[in-house]
Amino acid sequence: MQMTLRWYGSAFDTVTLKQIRQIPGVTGVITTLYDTMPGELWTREKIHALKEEVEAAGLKIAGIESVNIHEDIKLGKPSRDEYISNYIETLRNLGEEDIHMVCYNFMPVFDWTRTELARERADGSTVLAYTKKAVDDLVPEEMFNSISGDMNGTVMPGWEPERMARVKELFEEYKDVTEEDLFNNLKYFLEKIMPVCNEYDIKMAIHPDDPAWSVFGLPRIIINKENIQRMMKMVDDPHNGVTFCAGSYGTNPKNDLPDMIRSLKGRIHFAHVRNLKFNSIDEKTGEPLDFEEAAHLSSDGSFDMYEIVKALYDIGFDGPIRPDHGRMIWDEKAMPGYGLYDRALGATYINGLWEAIAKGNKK
Ligand SMILES: [Mn+2]
Repeated sequence: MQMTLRWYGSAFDTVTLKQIRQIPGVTGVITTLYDTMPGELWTREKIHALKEEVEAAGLKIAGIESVNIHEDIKLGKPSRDEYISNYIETLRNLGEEDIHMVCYNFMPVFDWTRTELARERADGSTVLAYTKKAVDDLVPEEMFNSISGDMNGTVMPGWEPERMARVKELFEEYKDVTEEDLFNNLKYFLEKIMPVCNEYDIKMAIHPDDPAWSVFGLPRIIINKENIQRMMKMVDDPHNGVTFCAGSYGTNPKNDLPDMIRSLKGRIHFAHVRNLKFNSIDEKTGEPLDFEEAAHLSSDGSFDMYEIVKALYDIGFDGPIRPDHGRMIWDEKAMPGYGLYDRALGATYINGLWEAIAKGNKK
């Protein structure tokens, strides 16, 4: 594996490349052209400039998170073909610049949903959190207003004001879109892009839906082992792969994370490793009523991080890996989840687990 950190670019991130370079064991960044809109073509010049900046700091671009998918592709509208052509051209430009891993998601309207961005924990750190009741009580259009005050002056991915301005309209468009439709639209997209992925050896890594269930009545498909296996089989090409995001699949306590990892051998191209703490689970349905993001350490949350990292090690995972959302600690002011300090602790912890597992295996 290659240890990386997500970085939003010098115009948007509070964390610098120099700081990232100083985290032991971190050799790459996962980045994006944060100011491009979904559907827009990424030019070779812009990609090249980004690459030069990262390499001048002694790091490598280990992959892109994300090249976002235009809603018309997810909706299967006739206009999708034009956006897919742009996507193919973007992949070609990335390939020409020697970038070989692209993370994306296929979630309608909202990239991810939390109801709090700064819940205070007992130690005074703050974390992102989710309460089912708050989502049930909320009108989707108000979701943006309810959290935008907590972004510490940053713009969070998936919650760009331009996107939120269209929320009402998008809900109308998704009214009759079923999960089957979404699977079909994803298949259509993947079949169109696989030739360029094969030509340039670009590994596509779909990010799961977060949380891993339907919110606000929108269809969601990348949520469990069964669906992800269906997706792997429907376009059976090693370049059609996944981002294994522990924190997203793990929102559903029924998802057995190490088992899912083992079932995806050869198809995991990128890993997000983070821990969650369940505070309340509905005993009848097994549905979580409240969870918050925790420190990466197993004992701070509900996941067994050793078993997660061991499963990745056992399947021979050799792609980029990154700590995921961190707590906000030590008075840092940054994009919620994306401060420097707790993610650096997370990277170091995951590296420690990996070293111990690797050396234990040799004995
Ligand atoms: Mn993730």
